[in-house]
This record gives sequence, C-alpha cells and structure tokens, in this order.
Amino acid sequence: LTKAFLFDLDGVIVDTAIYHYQAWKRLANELGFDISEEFNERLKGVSRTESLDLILEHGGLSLPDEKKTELATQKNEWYLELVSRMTSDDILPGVATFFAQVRKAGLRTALGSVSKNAPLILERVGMTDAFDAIIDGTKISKGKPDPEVFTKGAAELGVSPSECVVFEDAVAGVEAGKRGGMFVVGIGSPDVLTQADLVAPSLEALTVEEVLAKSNA
Ligand code: G16
Ligand code: MG
Repeated sequence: LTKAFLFDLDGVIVDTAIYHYQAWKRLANELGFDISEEFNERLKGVSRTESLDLILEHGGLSLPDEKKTELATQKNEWYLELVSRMTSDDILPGVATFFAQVRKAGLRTALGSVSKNAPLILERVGMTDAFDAIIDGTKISKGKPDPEVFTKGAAELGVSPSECVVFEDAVAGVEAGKRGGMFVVGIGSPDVLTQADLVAPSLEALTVEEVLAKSNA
C-alpha cells in the first residue's frame, strides 16, 4: 500500500532546467562553442560534473581536472545568480493543489534531487516545509539512474520501496525509481518516459486519488 510520494525537483516542482541551460550556454560560449536547447535535454537529471563532461565532449574539448573544477564552479556561480531571483511564482502549475491533496491523504513526502542546490531552491520558492525528508546531491554518492537518491528518501521516511511512488521528468530519474522497486509517475511525454508506470504532462493533470488508484492496484 502506498504510504509515501517522492518528488524530483527540477522539472516536477520547479523549472530550473532553463537556468541550468542559460548558465551552461554562457560557459560553452566563453569556451568558443554553443549548446542547443535540444542538447540541453541530455543534461536533465544529470549531476553537475557529468553535465560538464558531456558539454566538453560536445565542444570537442579535453581539459585537466583542475580546469574542470574551475569551470563547474564558475557555472554554478552564474546559476546561483539566476536562482537567487526565484520566488513562489516559479512553482510549476498544479503543484500547490497536488500537495494539499497529498497532505489530506496523510501521505509522507520526500524530495529526491541530485542537485546540491536543492535546499536553497526550496527555500527560495517557500517549499521547504512541504517535505518530511530532503535528499539532495550532497547526501548521495551515485546520481540517477542509480536508485540511491530515492532509496535513501524511503529509508529516511521509514517506508519500504514498494510503499513509494516516485514523480520524475527525466529518463534517468524514471529508471532510478524503477531500479529502486518503486511505482513511477513520469511527468512529460509517454514517448520519452517509456519505463514509467503512469505518465502525465504535469502535476496539474493528476489527482492524488487517481495516482493511488493505480499504485495500489
Ligand atoms: C538537477 C538538474 C540537472 C543538474 C543537477 C545538478 O537534477 O536536472 O540538470 O545538473 O540537478 O544540479 P547542481 O549543479 O545544482 O548540483 P534533479 O534531480 O533535481 O532533476
Ligand atoms: Mg528532473
């Protein structure tokens, strides 16, 4: 029986992908090449260091670790400038209504994000208190598609994986939830999130009742 809902951050609760994209694009441009919005799709749900590796590979650059650390730090500074301007207006449509239903249903909640900036973002948009447990990039050793971020969330809530439903917009995140033995709701397109047990375009398109009817079936 479902007892907890575990949420990804970027793409489910807020759209920080646009800020990651702007900061990575600025970095790529300084290095003398560009990244497209289409290429940016590959960075969703992927950690900062892995994202940088993909970008450098895309630009045909191979750099020493020291330089890579410097570039990742620079990108994060630009990204944080953008994040610092976020407010509750940045919460995606349907999230507030959905969370009110989650509370009413007596479900436990956890955040499962590979972002090291997740707590700061929740603070900015005023959603820290919406979560009973917060697992972020500083608490895990393996990023998605490894299930660690979600299995740690379940453990912190004191529930078993089979009692959890994961909400994820990234292919790597859906895979992480499935590998963790959880029911996964994909937020996005069913053509992309083929491994998900249920897919909806956003939380706005779902009710808690409808999710529980499927996850408990
Ligand atoms: C998010 C984004 C990724 C980003 C990652 C690391 O993951 O989707 O694009 O690279 O966080 O972020 P940071 O540089 O802030 O540590 P998630 O799991 O919230 O979708
Ligand atoms: Mg995401």
